[in-house]
Amino acid sequence: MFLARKDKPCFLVCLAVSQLTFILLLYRRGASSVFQGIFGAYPGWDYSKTQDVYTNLSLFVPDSEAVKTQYCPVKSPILVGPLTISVTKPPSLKKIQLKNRYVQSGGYFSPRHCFGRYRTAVIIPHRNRESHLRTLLYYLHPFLQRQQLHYTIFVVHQAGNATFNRAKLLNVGVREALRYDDWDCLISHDVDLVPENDYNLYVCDDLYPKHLSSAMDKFQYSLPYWTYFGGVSALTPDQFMKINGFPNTYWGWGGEDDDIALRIRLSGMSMTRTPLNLGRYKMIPHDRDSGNEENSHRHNLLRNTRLNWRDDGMNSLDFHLISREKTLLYTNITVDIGDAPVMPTKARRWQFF
Ligand code: BGN
Repeated sequence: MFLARKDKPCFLVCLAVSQLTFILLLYRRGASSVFQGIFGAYPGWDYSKTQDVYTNLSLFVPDSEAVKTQYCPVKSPILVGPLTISVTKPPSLKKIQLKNRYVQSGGYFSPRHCFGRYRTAVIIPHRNRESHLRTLLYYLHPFLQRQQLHYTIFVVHQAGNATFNRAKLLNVGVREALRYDDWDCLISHDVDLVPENDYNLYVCDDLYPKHLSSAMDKFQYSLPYWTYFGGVSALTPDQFMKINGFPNTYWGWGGEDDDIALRIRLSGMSMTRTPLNLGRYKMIPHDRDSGNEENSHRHNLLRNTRLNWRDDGMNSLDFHLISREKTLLYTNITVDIGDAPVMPTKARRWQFF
């Protein structure tokens, strides 16, 4: 009795410390990776041993006699895992084209030996980042081909000098992409993020929106916070419409990804996430763009998401399409999405009164 009472405080402290450590691990590394770590459901990846991103693609030299009769396997047999990525010197468009001979006009590809099981549209919002785009295309095309996807890359280019609006460009990208094919999966992809492991499949989860870029080098390969949904994500067209698309009202940097995360919850869904040992991305280093300054209204907008999400999104999307052009490596959508509304700042209100 005496012993038990004496030991109790130590036991409670130990329990509290272990619980705290567990919660901290869950927060920093994500539930799936912690549970996989404990139960060993997935192999550990060794990122010190990487392979060239074009490995194995030569196995798929087209045979003019061959007739496609079957769907591609659920899991591609030629994935390699961790990839060698260097983001310092952007390759030329010519080099990317030569390396990707079977990519067709508009950045479209379909496996030659089998029917692609999944149809994926990759949508990249863009302005003034040509060198980043080249680096991404160099790595993304072989990455998607090895996954044996039927895919197209769409680049949505914001024309003019208005403040950048990532989420609205993505809405335009989805509306345009859906004119071309019956996509199973819509991937929103930042131009400066390069995936590091080809087992990170660009395929949607049937049930819930999926966050793919769960471990970026800029955040020391962990989540910056639990509800983070920025970078690269995958939604089926149904999931996308269920949240009324993305908000059109976030001009400049920040907050729109949090709004999307909130929409997912408000529409009754959860999000899934690529495990942290797979969802690794290298960010191409750069300074903050001019024309994409921090959005000072983002906190206020986020406070109102609950009220506004049903009216701000795909059902209120307006834009002026300037051109649709199929280049050799991607479909380029150039669009005028208008200008940020003039909103009173605190300083102005102060002057007014
Ligand atoms: C967050 C930003 C996200 C951004 C991440 C990572 C906001 C809203 C504040 C309430 N959110 O802070 O948009 O993706 O950082 O950089 O600023």
